[in-house]
Amino acid sequence: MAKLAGARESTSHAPSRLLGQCMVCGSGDLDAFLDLGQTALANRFLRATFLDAPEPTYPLRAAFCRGCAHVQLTEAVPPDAMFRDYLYISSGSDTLVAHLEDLSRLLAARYSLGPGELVIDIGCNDGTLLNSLRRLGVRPLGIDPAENLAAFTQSAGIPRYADYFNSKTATRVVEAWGNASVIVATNTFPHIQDLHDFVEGLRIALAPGGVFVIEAHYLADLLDRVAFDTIYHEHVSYWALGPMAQLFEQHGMEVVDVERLTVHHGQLRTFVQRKGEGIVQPNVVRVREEERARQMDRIQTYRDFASRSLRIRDDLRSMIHSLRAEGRSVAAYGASAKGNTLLSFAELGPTAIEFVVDRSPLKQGLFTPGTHIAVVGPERIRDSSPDYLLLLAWNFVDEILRQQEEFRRRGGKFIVPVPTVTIV
Ligand code: DWN
Ligand code: ZN
Repeated sequence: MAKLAGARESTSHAPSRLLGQCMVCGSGDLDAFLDLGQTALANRFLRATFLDAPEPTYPLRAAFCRGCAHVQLTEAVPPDAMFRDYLYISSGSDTLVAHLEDLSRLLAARYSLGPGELVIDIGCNDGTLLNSLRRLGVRPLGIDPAENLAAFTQSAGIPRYADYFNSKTATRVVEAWGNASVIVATNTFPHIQDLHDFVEGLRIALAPGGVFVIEAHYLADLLDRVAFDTIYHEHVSYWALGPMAQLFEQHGMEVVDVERLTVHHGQLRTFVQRKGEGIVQPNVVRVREEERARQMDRIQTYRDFASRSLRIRDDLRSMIHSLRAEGRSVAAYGASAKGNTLLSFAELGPTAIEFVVDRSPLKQGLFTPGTHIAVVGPERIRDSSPDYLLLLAWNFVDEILRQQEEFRRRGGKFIVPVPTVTIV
């Protein structure tokens, strides 16, 4: 089991960096459209002994680039404050484990990956995807700065380079392991702060004809589901295909295929190659046209999204405060990172939310960042029988409702916060 929490034992406050320019096109014409306030880091859960210590918080604002329509944060938190000691593990959801198994099969079949061919997973986390790839006979390598998660891949005998991926580390990786047929990054690309250097790293590490596969939450789904809670400091970018294609074009690469996925809260799976090495599929043109048709290149779209986000915050606050005033008990399910944006923005602390349940032993026994609600194991639902559970991991609603049949049979209700506050 991974060790707990180095960063949570420190009260040091590394300052954030103001992003005065678009990370994709360099334009200084950034229009901030949603201010989520001064917020603690979403995965920086606290030990009880640190509840009274000063907690670092950072501005959390999303902005639209009038130059290329990229959506990004206005401030970047130093990556070491977020990623060296990482609490989230991919194997925490059955849905996600099944999804990553499917992805490994797709990659092996689509690129006829044979034994000895190197596949790199950037942001490999606990090695869930790499384990599946290895079972299919390919040579896996994980790259991930999270020192506390290295034990997972180490015990599985999977090599891991414990650092960030960039042009410098790509050179070291190639010296040690050779070039990769496939490089994959699931839920990592939105975290990258120096995109241009990252893409240069890809050009160094990919074998000729090699492909980079990205899975990342998709801006169109974020808008549709009003998933403002997925905005937090780790996610410095919110990707649409248009700006992403523009980024790769600047480096002699191109998006050759794309598909939409339902996993998490709706994602985009993008296939990228060096220009001329792959055949661009009609999907790429179609998705870019859809983005233009739904005005994802207009600031008004994001202003409307911001209004809907504020409405959800207000509705949720008043629903929970009324329930508490009527004497009902309210707890929450899923100590997700996005849940911490929601709790902080709606100012819901331990007087409103009694506890948060999470299956992950890495989070149990800690307290939510900023709002200081205790995280406990799922057995607490049976022991305390809360009347309502606020679903903070609403992206796994089907999986969680299936598990919690007994709670619902006994009259318990879930509050689903987005796209509108609903009781189920
Ligand atoms: O991009 C990111 C996404 C993909 O993962 C990262 N930056 C961080 C993380 O975000 P998150 O924490 O919002 O992800 P999840 O997957 O929505 O988190 C769900 C939480 O709920 C986990 O702590 C696991 C927990 N859980 C549970 O207790 N019982 C999840 C399921 C499905 C369950 O049945
Ligand atoms: Zn731009």
